[in-house]
Amino acid sequence: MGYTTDLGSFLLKEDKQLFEAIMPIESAVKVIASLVKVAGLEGILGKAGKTNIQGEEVQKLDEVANQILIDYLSESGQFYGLASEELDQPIFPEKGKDAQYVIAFDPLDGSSNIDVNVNIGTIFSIHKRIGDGVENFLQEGKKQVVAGYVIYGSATMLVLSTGKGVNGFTFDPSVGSFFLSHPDMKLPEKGKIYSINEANAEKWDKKGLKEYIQALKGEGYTLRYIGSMVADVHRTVIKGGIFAYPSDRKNPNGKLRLLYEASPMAFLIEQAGGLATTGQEDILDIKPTDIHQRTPVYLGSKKEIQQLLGYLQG
Ligand code: P6P
Repeated sequence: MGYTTDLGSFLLKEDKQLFEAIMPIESAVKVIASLVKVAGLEGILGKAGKTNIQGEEVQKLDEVANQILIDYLSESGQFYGLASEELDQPIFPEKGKDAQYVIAFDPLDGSSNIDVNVNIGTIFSIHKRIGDGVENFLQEGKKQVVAGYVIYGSATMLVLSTGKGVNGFTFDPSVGSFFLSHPDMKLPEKGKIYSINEANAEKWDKKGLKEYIQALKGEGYTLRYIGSMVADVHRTVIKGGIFAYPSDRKNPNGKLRLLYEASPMAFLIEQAGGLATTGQEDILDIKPTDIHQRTPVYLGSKKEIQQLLGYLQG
């Protein structure tokens, strides 16, 4: 693909209105990417000494990334409201009071991997404003206008959908821009990889799930599990197969959050020709009742998801 199309020129062609909304996200994630690369030198590895609403220990880099996104998105005037994994309640920036979008984000997903230099990411989901206050964030995932993630890895990539398919952009730090490197991304119909934390198998409360995993092993599938949703989903988009974080006796609604993890990822997966389900219903059909609610997640290639549903409903 080379350097023919940068993110800005791509969006200007695809959707000028959304261009205005996505540019501050691009600016924020460029700063985050640069900090992730030198976190060990900037003294921002390690724990921040507090827990978030999820009851999870906050890493210093979580907080830094969260503040960078809040600053850029608030200053942009493009968003009426911001919801973050790191914020108990949404915030409504002064400059966004007439804006037509709201955004939910996980500023740095995969925190447990920060200190060991394994891929982490930023996930974001944009909805149209429909009224005042929190109700704007409680819309079904199928109504998203933009869903995307940034994966901070050997390359920094931004993968995005505005509802017209999925496109991947690779960041060139020497130029300071994201360039279209993966146009029109599509999941293979079938993969050879399953991605699930099998350490939880004794706690899984879904009848048929163990038998399904056994069946995949019998078909010669291999297991790949990075423990950062962004990285596991990105590999699934490229190579196909299935990523799952099921409910279990400890987490009756699963661990992953609907608004800023499962819903944007489900939107991207379905835009790329895959499927994303809770095991009972399409993730994109869920009507949220709480901005931090969790959901079981099974997403990936059509073949694996349809086979899974056969086992779960069998
Ligand atoms: P476990 C990271 O903390 C995260 O929220 C997701 O990025 C990831 O998929 C999941 O949790 C990993 O959870 O319980 O397997 O370590």
